[in-house]
Amino acid sequence: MSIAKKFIILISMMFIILSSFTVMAKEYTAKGTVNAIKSESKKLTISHGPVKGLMGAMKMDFTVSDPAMLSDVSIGNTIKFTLDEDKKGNLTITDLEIIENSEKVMAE
Ligand SMILES: [Cu+2]
Repeated sequence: MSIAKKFIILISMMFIILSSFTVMAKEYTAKGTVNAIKSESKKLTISHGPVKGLMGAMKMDFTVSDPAMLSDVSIGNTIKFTLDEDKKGNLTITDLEIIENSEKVMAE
């Protein structure tokens, strides 16, 4: 095999490895409690647990991809959510699911 062919194979392999890393780093799953719903800025304030490979537990604002998601949750709900990270590092909630509804717990 010529050096040129080996070089092309090496470059291709590096490209495949790097592109798979990019895909892997793009999406995260986290759990947290809704502290505030900010309809005007399409944001949720969430006290979230550690997000593996991204950050530790903290309280912060997240933008939601669809404003309809804001009306799906209530303050106090514990949610499981999917975070999408773009190339600039901006985080957006693309999916969420209520795993504990504190309003129900309080009513019981
Ligand atoms: Cu955070």
